[in-house]
Amino acid sequence: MGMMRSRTQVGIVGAGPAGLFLGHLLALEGIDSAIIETRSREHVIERVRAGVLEQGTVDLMNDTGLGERLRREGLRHGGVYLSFLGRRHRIDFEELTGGRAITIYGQNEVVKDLIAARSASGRPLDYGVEDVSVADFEGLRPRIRYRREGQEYEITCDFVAGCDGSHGICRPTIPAARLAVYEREYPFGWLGILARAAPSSQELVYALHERGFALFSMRSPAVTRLYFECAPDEDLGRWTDEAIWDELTARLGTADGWRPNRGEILQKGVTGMRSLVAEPMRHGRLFLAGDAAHIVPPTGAKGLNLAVADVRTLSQALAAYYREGRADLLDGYSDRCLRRVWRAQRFSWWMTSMLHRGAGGSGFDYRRQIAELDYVTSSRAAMTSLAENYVGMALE
Ligand code: RFL
Ligand code: PHB
Repeated sequence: MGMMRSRTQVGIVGAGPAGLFLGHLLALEGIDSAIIETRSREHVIERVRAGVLEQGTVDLMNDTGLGERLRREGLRHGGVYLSFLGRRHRIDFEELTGGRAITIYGQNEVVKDLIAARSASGRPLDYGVEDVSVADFEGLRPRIRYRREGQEYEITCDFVAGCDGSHGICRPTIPAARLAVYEREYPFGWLGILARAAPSSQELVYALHERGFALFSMRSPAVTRLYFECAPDEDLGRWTDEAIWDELTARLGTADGWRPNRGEILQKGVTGMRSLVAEPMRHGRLFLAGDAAHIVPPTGAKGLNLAVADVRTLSQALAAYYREGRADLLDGYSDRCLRRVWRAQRFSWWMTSMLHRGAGGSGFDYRRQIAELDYVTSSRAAMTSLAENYVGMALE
């Protein structure tokens, strides 16, 4: 069999939230795209990841016809709790930000809705592809090559969108001399579980305990999502379900008797934590978006929201190019995204440093962190700063 060749306007590498959302926004502008994905459809839908949508992400889903199930099943939260020294303190987002809030709706639900929209559009989305490469993006006709079930394919594009996540091939394909990568690793990770248990709090709880960080979150009125700080290479096998619940209860439980409800553990995993930004987010006709361009530690709940904000900016730039022949928005894409990205990096780094003890955390650091939490939960100015960053800022 020879090479199967096709042509599209925008070739999209990766069918995570960034790639699928970009395909959706382009379709609404009448722009053709082809999406390719190395994993299976089931894997992409089932992997458990983010759960917090900023107001802007919710608004974009509603405005682009993706909001039907979100409006029914999404849990709107008007605030979060910060917990330390055995007490929970609420930060009231709605009151502090003029009515803005976050919505709990799993990343896999967002992905399901996007896949349904893609299917309805009849545009191509191929799973299970192998040996993906991107070439000629310094010229006018970049190409994507891959193999699927033994057949070789080549897609000739006007532009390529690298939406292939933190371990993808698009970022490393850009010549190292043309890309600055700013990176930081953290000396801890998160052990996360999904449990069949009714959430015992209506809103998220971020806790700093002498034993380290813990987070109480949820996915639905019947499913709780919990995390606690662990070693970056923590051995899951060392943790019985009982020991996981004991650790979570010790770190999250408060003096008034509040603690998470226990239940069957449906899924568990360990994630390392890092920050990374690649600059610029474009080389020639290859544009990076989402985790392919930047990674944030999950403490600020920004990763998915940044991915959506990137592709919104990219779709607007591509629309201006195809409609009016304008290249200025494409030229401004990277700077426009990076301003938001660095804001989110700063916030995620700040939340992470305020709430984690790390292996070598000293008594001095712990007392400074408690003083910071005390300040953030008692000064209206400090609370407003946390609230406006957490719900997401309009940066246009
Ligand atoms: P994704 O979701 O990683 O999707 C990239 C896709 O590209 C595919 N791929 C390729 N496809 C074709 N060719 C190749 N060569 C390819 N190489 C890879 C991959 O299979 C994948 O399907 O990146 P995207 O679209 O940029 O989306 C980013 C988000 O997924 C990510 O930022 C968030 O999940 C981060 N994150 C959180 N973000 C939030 O906003 N709020 C949260 O509460 C939150 N919690 C989390 C998180 C991430 C976590 N993990 C596991 C990293 C909690 C966790 C535990
Ligand atoms: C989640 O629900 O998975 C979640 C919530 C908040 C975070 C990170 C993850 O900061």
